[in-house]
Amino acid sequence: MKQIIERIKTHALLNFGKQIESCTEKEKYVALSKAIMEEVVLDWEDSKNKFEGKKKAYYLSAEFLMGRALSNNLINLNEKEKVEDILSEIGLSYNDIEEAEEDAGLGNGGLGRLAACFLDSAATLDYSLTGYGIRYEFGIFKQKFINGFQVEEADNWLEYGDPWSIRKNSEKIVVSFSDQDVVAVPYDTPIIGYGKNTINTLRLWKSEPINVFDFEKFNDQKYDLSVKEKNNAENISKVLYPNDSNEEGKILRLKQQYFFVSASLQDMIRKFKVNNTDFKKFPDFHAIQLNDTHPAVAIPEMMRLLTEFEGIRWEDAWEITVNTFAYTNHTLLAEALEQWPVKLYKKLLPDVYKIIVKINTQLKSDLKKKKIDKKDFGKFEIISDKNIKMAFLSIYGSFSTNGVAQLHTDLLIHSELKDWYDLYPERFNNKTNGITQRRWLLQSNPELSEYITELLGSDSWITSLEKLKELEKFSDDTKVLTKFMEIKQEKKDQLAKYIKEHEGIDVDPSSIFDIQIKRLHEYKRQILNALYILDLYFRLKEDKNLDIVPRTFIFGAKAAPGYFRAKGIIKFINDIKELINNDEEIDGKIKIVFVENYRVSYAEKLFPAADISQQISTAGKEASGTGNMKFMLNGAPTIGTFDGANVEIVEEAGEENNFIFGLRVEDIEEIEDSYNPNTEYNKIKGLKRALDTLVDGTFDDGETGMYKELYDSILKGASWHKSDVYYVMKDFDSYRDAQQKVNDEFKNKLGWAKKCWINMANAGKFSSDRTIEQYSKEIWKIEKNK
Ligand code: HBZ
Repeated sequence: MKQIIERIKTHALLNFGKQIESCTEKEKYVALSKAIMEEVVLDWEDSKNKFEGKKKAYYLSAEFLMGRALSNNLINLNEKEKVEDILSEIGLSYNDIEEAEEDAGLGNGGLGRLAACFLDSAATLDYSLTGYGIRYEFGIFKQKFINGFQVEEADNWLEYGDPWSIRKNSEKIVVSFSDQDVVAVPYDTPIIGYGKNTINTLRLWKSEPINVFDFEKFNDQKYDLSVKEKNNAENISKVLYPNDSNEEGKILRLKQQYFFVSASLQDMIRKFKVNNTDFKKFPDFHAIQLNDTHPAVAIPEMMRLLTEFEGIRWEDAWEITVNTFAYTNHTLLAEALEQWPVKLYKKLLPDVYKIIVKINTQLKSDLKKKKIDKKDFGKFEIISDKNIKMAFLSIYGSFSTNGVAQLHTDLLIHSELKDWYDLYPERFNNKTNGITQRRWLLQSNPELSEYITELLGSDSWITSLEKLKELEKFSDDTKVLTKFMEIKQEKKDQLAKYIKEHEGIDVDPSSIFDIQIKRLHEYKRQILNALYILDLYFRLKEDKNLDIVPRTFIFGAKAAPGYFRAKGIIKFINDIKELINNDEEIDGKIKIVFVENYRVSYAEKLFPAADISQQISTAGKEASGTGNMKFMLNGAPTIGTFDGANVEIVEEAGEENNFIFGLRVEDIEEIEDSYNPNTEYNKIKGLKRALDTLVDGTFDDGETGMYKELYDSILKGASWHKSDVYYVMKDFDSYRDAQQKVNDEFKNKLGWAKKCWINMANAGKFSSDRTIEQYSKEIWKIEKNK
């Protein structure tokens, strides 16, 4: 361990030419991280060799929302405490260094964070899972609020370099488009499993020019043109698209997709050929999971590489392809199902497009063989209406299609993708999402972690989360519950302090911390929460003695920059916040916090401090949710709809320990043709008053027209048939009742603690370790390294 100090000092001098003591926190972070990398590299290399000759899995994903690496790596190496001590010996604060790390925000939300949890679980379970993606120079934008409006800023996360990645110049790959060729340069990051047995790799590609500089043009004084190729190439991996639902159909986005997919497949094929000549064996050594349809171009690209470069017959290549790929669907929202205009594909990737046409022709002949009526071919065709349907391509070109929670999978097979399910029932399966307890409990809540270990007499829950179930026997143990609530209070105190420092708001740590943190989207219904708060505020103004437990409503959410209505909702919540937080009459009984720039590292401070978890999406719209699981694991009951994985959470922890409200999928199906939100708006007490604040002058949207637009989307629409498509008005009353129940039940301290406890004790199912075991055994058919 003396060694680590030497290493830190050396890296400070080597990288910054300074003594460690005089380095900035960012520089200290880099020096420390590089010192740890030095400790890891040899084991990393060993780990690669251990899987030689075995089947391995690959996760193709346009997003990996990793967050910070330092603490996670130290924990998984079991060195965090040692390093903290050593640093304090030389007068350095680990905590300050930890906070200096920028998040690796290379993802939008759940889909990207799921990829990160999966990598952690696979390495911990000793499965070989390689992540392949894009090394965006700029990740998800930094969010600022100015007068309550969201303003986006570039996320320059690489400004001080990334000490966790290694650039591999010797493994570059050329990727060709119709208008340019680029070089894909891999940057490898070690994924250290807990206990360090296995260290896997996240390989992210950076796009660079073939020729860095055109001297001829430079000499001709065409300075701009001399660097044009460089700029064009680097643009491909420049920035993450910040949309988390609808695809915009932008040519650069298509380039990104093809860029990382082609590089990754070429990389796998190149490595395969070192020891193999028979491509029929390719599926015996590779299972490639497509994280949604963003990498779906892998299917025709694989066909292209096999038939045009490796001399494989089309039929054989198809069998290899189908037996290699598996596809995960993450959404039921129609606008989120990716389709690419034929025109774009033809123009940018003509060879790939020809192959898609051939695949579509083959599909039709398969349909014929399966006795599908010709008039029904349209239900399946991959190319139709001048668009390429990426979900259809993914199902047809793979052996497995899975949804991400049971309800989601059921809806996929019985409605959205019913025709495909009828055609290939054996291809469909469910894999309920999960989260890694290493980051979302051990790292973010060390206080609770320690107590759990003490009660269980072992820390085996860190790799076997189902062990938490044994804690259920303490459900009525007053001493245990009291200590549990003391820990919750400690986490709330810490969060309150952090909020004061970063948002400048005083919150009462004894109030109910009611938290909704997730991307801003209409279907997630942050506006339902907002309307409830407004109604509560007005009721409190009317009746000073209204019996309510003081509550702090905490929001965190980024809106896609082009999603006008979502930005309107952010402004609305910020305006409500200003109104209520500054009203002395209500005596601090309601406080609102909208944290700026919600991200993974902020989430780590929020989940452990929650008293109640808001999961209030319109039933049938949230595929799974994973934040819901993070709250549960940290002992917060859910107020939520029967949607996504909420259904399974309640199944595990009991409906009596959660607050389920609102329409269910079946209810919506029943009323969808006749629903008129005006009925509820006029009938439900207080609802009109709350919603009308959007248009009655209570708030000012700075002449953007945001508030009127938002109001109309709920009440008017083109006609009322097309308004309130997320049933906010319809669910308001039952949501308010559920919130009232939260209020009432919170007063019973022990009763509340018991609910929290039972939730935590039953969170075992939601470990991504369980999810990864299922992918490994049921889809990938890979084995652990022993
Ligand atoms: O994937 C989310 C689902 O909404 C959520 O229910 C689920 O738990 C999670 C993991 O399965 N989907 C996303 O996060 N989707 C995106 O972020 C996205 C990103 C780029 C796109 C489209 C969607 O082009």
